[in-house]
Amino acid sequence: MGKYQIIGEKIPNLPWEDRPKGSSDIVWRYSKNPIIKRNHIKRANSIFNSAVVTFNGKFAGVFRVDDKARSMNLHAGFSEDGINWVIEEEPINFIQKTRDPLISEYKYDPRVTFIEDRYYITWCNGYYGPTIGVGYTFDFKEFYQLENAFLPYNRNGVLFPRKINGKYAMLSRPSDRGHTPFGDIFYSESPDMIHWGCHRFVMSAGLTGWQSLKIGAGPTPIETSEGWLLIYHGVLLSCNGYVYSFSAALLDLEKPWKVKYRARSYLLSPQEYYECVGDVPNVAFPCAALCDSETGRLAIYYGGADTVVALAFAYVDEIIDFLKEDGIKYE
Ligand code: BMA
Repeated sequence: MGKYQIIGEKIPNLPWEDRPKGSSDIVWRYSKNPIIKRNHIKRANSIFNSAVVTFNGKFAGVFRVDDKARSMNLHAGFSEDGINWVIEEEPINFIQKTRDPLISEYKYDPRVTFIEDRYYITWCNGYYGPTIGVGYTFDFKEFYQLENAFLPYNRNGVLFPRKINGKYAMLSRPSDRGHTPFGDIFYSESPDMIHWGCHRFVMSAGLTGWQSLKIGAGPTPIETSEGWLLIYHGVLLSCNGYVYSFSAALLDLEKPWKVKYRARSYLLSPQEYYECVGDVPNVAFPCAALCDSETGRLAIYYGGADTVVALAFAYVDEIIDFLKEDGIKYE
């Protein structure tokens, strides 16, 4: 048992590597990064910003694969250990459960969240511009697509892992059609996964340098006794373009639009070669985190330079203490 209680599954086979000797980093990288290289499957130009979950005692995931035509799509993948992945050559063919056929010009940046009896997938869906696509699967073989959650333009739709006050709950980041030089995080709720409303402002870009231009929710929030632990990315505009780092915040359990603590400093910023060099330099973009509630160990999956998938580790307790020490406290 750690210092703080974590509400969630036990993952005895969580991928893990101890913090390197001599390091005081709260989030440290896997020594064999990247775990998925850009050419992991034949058709791929790049594989990054991808989401993994536990599945039947092993692991499954939804991967962002940009192919050699530079089309962006989602592929299913499976792993025994969370590190070595077999990714399907063919993109996921969603069976639409929408009122009528819905165009989807592209799909990228998936998140996967288990709620009640199934794995929900949210992603950035091309419907006259980017918006939040929603789907689900029971088995990572057949996938169903629901209505888009929001009007264009929106990115970074991230579901909470349980209903809050009887409603499904999602964070998202309204945007524009382009590379969006702004971005704040909002909260929305839904009785049925189709109609979303009661939108609430959560937090805005700014505060400190690494998150000064825009921010967006990363992995599915983790429920703890101290609040929802949200890992989120922040963007800084340098003379050479955008720099994507990530850090954390704690949100109120019953009113998650209320921020309790928010980091001043990043936890991981692009510094290693595979984060700095690739199709889009200087990007560390987290889309998933596996958490073992027994040990408080966290395995964070993030995209490196819009090219590869990398892995990092941390203890939930240490991130919460970091927020309490380094972060800003809100009443
Ligand atoms: C965002 C998304 C992400 C990407 C990032 C950096 O707008 O496209 O998928 O990682 O830009 O290019």
